[in-house]
Amino acid sequence: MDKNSKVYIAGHRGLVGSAIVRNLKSKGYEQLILRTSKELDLRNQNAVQQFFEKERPDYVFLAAAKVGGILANATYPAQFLYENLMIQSNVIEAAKQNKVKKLIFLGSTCIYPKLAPQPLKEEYLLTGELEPTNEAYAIAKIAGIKMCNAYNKQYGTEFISVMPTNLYGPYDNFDLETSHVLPALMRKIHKAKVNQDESFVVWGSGSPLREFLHVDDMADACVYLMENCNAEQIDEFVNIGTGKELSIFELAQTLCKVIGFEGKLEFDATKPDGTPRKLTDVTKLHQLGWHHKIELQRGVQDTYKWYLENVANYD
Ligand code: GFB
Repeated sequence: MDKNSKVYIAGHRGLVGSAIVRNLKSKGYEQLILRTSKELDLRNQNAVQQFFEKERPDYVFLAAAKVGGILANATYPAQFLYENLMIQSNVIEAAKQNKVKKLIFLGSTCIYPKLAPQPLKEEYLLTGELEPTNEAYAIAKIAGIKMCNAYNKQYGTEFISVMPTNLYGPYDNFDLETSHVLPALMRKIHKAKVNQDESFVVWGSGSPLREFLHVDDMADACVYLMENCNAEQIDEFVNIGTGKELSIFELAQTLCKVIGFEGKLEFDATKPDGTPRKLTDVTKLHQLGWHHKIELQRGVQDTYKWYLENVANYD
């Protein structure tokens, strides 16, 4: 990848897209193409075609998506299916038509069957029933993987798919209804501390196991794969994670320590647990030459600092 290449980051205001922009800038890439969703509605095929014809990007990071935590996924399945299918289909087809050299499509480990063996190897895709709370999102992301593979096979493109584990970090969504667990608990625990409450609420049983990757590591992995790997090496797709997991209960305890809250946890059993376990097998990622660098403790400390400076003051 030439430092003067034109690089389009779809979704540059989101958690992952903004981290990819920071990473690319730090490495000296200067010709970044960025559009807000107001400037370019990626669900609109004509608009996307015109944009690609005009800008002619060399490389594309497809980090734009309709995303959310367990409740948002379960509440808005139609939007998760429709918007994601539209965004990814429009961008992938326009990238092919306009001869993009390489594209990275971002998915999620929710593509795996609910009860797949652990850790999740790439080959377990489509070997069982999906987790119902995020089936719509998973179906859209599986379609994206298959679309990239089909385009590579039929048109000889270099479209790579990456499946990150649960991500967190600066510019995350801290809305309590639609966010993922880590930012939600960070905000709840911070508020409990400020209000001197005795407890805060954790959804579900606290027993599901999850793996968390700092978004700066995710961005670094994406840029590394873009710079160093081709579609043939990656094959169908590659997991991106740490290979380490903890329970939601343990996550809440870790957050309490970092934030400095000594109260109690209450469990809300009316909320879903979702998939019981979701741990990535990162053998392939390591073989490709990339390894995560930010451990959870440090990542949570950094994210809490960012939250205090950027969100808590306005809450
Ligand atoms: O992060 P999360 O919303 O998504 O929830 P998933 C993970 C676990 O944390 C679930 C529990 O067992 C939740 O019940 N949890 C506890 C909470 N307290 C809270 C809370 O205050 N807020 C939230 N949100 N959860 C998503 C998928 O699954 O993961 C997406 O729905 C995507 O499709 C994403 O794949 C990475 O890990 O269950």
